[in-house]
Amino acid sequence: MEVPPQKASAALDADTIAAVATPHGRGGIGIIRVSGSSADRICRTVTHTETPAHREVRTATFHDMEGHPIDAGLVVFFEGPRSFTGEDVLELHGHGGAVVIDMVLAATLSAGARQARPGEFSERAFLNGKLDLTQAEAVADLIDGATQAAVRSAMRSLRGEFSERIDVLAESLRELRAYVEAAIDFPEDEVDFLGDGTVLRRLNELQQQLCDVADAARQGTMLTEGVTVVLAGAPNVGKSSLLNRLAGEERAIVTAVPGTTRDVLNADLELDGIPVRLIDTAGLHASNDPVEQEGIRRAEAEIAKSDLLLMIADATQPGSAGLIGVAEAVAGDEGTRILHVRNKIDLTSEPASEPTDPTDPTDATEEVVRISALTGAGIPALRARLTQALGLKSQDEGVFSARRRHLDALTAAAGELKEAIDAFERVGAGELLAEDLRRAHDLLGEITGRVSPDELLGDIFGRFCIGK
Ligand SMILES: Nc1nc2c(ncn2[C@@H]2O[C@H](COP(=O)(O)OP(=O)(O)OP(=O)(O)O)[C@@H](O)[C@H]2O)c(=O)[nH]1
Ligand SMILES: [Mg+2]
Repeated sequence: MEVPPQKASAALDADTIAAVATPHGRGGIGIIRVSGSSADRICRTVTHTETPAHREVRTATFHDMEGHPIDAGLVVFFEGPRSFTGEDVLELHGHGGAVVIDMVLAATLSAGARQARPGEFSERAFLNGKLDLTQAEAVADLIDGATQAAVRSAMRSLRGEFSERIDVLAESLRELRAYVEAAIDFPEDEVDFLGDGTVLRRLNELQQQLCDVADAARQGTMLTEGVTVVLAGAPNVGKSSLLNRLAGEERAIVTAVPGTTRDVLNADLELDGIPVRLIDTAGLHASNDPVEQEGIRRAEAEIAKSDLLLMIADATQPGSAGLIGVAEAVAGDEGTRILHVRNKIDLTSEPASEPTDPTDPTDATEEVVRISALTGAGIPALRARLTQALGLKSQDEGVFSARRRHLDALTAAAGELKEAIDAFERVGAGELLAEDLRRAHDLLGEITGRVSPDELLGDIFGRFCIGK
């Protein structure tokens, strides 16, 4: 998808940049990438031959500034604007040794390039209109993708699926703004114009579309950023045993002594393609021991940051104590979802929970999941309930990668629309409506980078790896 070039920005320097594009270390091949108007001259200086034609591959020897050969490999040249950055781009494919590749990079720097900042190639691609902002972010998310589903969704965003949905929304908003602003410009007709129900109907339609895209973006955020699930409960209920069971390895120490876990400990796993960080915590109970008190304080801090709280109870023990109520209150304040689990059912006559079919409405899900961390009974049901509680949909439904920043902008835009609808229903004034719509429109523009404050760009591209 070609996008129009972005506004000129201080972030776009006219100079030529270079960086190692392959990982640091030992490998068969190491690639140096150079972008900018001097790429052609640098190519001739380093290879002592003519620059290849656009997309042509040639063999060459790479030389340092004294003319000594350093390495031999392939040279590829992309003539701007038909390149990743939109500028002339040179790639030198040499041998992948840490020292030799640094020597080739040094040769390009001596020949007139400067070391690229992290993300600077992608930033130039964005500023030159080769990618929009969500696509540039998708490049980084593809590289960082922790699961196959995360990679596939990043690829969908890179191909522009997410941007397209935002563009469709932005276009509907733009049309509605034009309609409302036309009404304001002809005050004698304003009442008829705005009062015939069309505006309200379109506002409500837009609100619905915005919520649909926000829902999809929420899924994408989980894929890109992963989710955290905290295991909490009274001492000795089997939190660490459950962490080990779900992680499939003995990560945490388990003993019959209450108060075994004192610090926060985590394990990473995959749940239906979503990267999940499981966090084991110290047992919650009233304690005078300063170490335990600190452990409990940390447990509460983790709960506040988590996406889901698994409250574990011991099926052989009577009801929970006061501190567990505190944990639930912490979760409640932060809007963290809570799933209740009864563990150690192997010691009771309770049956283990069975996985329910989320598509079957008669298949009512129970409030509490009954499991045994020791025998593994009920664990498939727990995994299914976790997926459900996190609101994960099937990954086959074309989920695209997204980030918290996109979700925040969509939520804020939905807020502006809601305000617009409320105010319009109350007073029916065109001016207020136009202002709310303009703000919602700008928020959508920030997602794809049609409207992009410089500090936002610095923040986004600064997190990329060097050479991308
Ligand atoms: N029978 C049975 N024993 C269990 C089960 N889960 C855990 N246990 C036992 O319960 C004891 C405590 O288990 P842990 O996993 O250390 O419990 P915890 O909640 O992490 O305890 P603290 O870290 O001390 O708060 C150990 O002896 C486990 O073997 C279970 O499902 N069935
Ligand atoms: Mg423990």
